[in-house]
Amino acid sequence: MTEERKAGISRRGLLGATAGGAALIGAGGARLALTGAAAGVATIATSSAARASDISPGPGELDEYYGFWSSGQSGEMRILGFPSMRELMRVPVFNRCSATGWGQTNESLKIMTENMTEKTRKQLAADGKKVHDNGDLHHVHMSFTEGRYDGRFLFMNDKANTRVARVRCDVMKCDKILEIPNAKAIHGLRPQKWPRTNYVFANGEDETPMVNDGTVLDNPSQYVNFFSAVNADEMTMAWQVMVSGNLDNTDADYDGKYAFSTSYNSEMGMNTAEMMAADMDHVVVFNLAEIEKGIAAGDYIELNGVKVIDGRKGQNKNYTRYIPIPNSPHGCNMAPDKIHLCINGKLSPTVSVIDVRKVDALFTSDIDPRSAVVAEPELGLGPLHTAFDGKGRAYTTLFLDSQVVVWDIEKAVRAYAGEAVDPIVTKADVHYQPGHNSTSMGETLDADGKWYVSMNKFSKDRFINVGPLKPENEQVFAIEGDKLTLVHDGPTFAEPHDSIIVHRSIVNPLSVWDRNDRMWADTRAQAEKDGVDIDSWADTVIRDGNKVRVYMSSIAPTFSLESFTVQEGDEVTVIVTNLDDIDDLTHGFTMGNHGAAMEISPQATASVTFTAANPGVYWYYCQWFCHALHMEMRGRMFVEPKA
Ligand code: RUQ
Ligand code: CUA
Repeated sequence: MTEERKAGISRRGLLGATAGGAALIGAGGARLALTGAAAGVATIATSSAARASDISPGPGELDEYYGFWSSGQSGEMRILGFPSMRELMRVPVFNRCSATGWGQTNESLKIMTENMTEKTRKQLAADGKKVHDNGDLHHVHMSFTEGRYDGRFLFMNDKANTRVARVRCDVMKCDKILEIPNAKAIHGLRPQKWPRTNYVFANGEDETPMVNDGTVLDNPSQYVNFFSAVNADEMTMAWQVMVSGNLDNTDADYDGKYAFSTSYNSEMGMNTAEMMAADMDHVVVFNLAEIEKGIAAGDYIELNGVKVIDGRKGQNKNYTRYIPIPNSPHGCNMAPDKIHLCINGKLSPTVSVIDVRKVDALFTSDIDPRSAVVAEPELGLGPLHTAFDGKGRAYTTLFLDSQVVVWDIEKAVRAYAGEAVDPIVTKADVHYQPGHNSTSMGETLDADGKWYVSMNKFSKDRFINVGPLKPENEQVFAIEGDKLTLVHDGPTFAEPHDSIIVHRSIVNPLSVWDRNDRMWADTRAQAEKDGVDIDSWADTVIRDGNKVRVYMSSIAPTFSLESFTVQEGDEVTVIVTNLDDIDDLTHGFTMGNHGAAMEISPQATASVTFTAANPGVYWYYCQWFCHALHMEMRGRMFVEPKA
């Protein structure tokens, strides 16, 4: 170990108790102080010898896995090559993207606005906007068929504006965004694993009055929270369950029977002290068959167009169960052994393990709900999320300890039953304060136990200083038996929230768009009305009152129109079809000084609308480097003064 690394690790020791630590200790109070001894069991197994070059593929070599990364408050999805951790693509979802025109093109605006509530429309209109252009994208998960990734879709949440989005894996573009009615702040999100992803489960984190129209304000006793099931094929609301307490993270079983959500605020407290009051919070168990039966039998209320079942504590015997869990559980992770669900303690140094085979009895008898808990190992401070290797081991992030703890699930079960056995296999330092973690294929039946990635919330002193706002840090470890070997350590922009690591054999995107893609179906319909064939060379300008539609084609290095003319004040829509059909030959369209720009990938059509407010000559150009004569790929818009 180099002197520098030794210094780094000892610094970590000090830092572990500062920044993030201080925040949670402040909140957790004596509870954490009491359990501080748990840190003593640490055995540091990080190899210092390995370097990132060990996993850097040679020139032109491809990664074995796709990493699908959320970006937290950046609002986009990112695609990484894994394990090299090379960032390959940013897929805009909830955010406005300058490069691609996402949030500005008519095609993306349709997706962003079509499933919006009336309240949001009103809110946006009041601000003179069409869409929310921020999002808080925490969790990305792929669609499943029989417990395995099926390479069709990726689903993701937006906590900021209460939305769920879907990305098509064939083109790696978002095709649906659904605003969830009634609920507030969609946080935990997971697709159904079995028999396939018919539902996407989405947790509402913040509780509000059931009818949130201002008649109830500061009266938390009237607040409720909602668990939502989204129809994954249609991206419409299937049903909701009204619950007690807020909902944090969620996961589904491998039998298609249950979904589970953690709640860190069963008290429905409105401030930190109130939220921490109870010793025990809970996991809510949702009985899917019973809920579907209840909906079919009409046992629901309709709220803003959604069928809502009452699954609040003590209200109903069939739809939900509340399993008590030590204060403020966070991560909710189903093991690929199909049996063990790990509930991460956060403020408790424990992970509570629920045996999903014991959950049936909670619905058929009056048995103590805690009877489904079969292990509760004390692992260290601040357990947030758990990943799995498919070989019976669990990998839990310890936020406060800045470590990952590797533990044996079966041994934890035996220890809970009274046997003198230590479930902890090893611990490794991470830098610093990990939140989520992932293992390769770890949330599926194909968990392969090869790689572990730690997504760390703080980089502190790890990189040269870039000012008060620091990057965050991600570390990749190779899993070899009992050993974790650090192979990558690198910064990331906000926020390495969560990720999944998917073998590349499962994902096979197109290189060139299908001309008949539904992404531009509306544009195609309009072109047909205008008598324009957008599948071949088009250079037509259509006037429709003060609306002007400019149809163009692009073949490197020219646009079909060298110029076009509009009148001052016209609403101009430029529709560009990229007729090039070669891999990686993307064009762009930027209208100078009009804030309008978009990407047009091979064989795609895209359109953008703006107002020509000022008479004069304006150049448009292709902003995507496409040819030796790329600079020459430009033309003029003449805006004639109003007569
Ligand atoms: S939750 S850091 Cu938003 Cu994914 Cu645990
Ligand atoms: Cu076309 Cu640059």
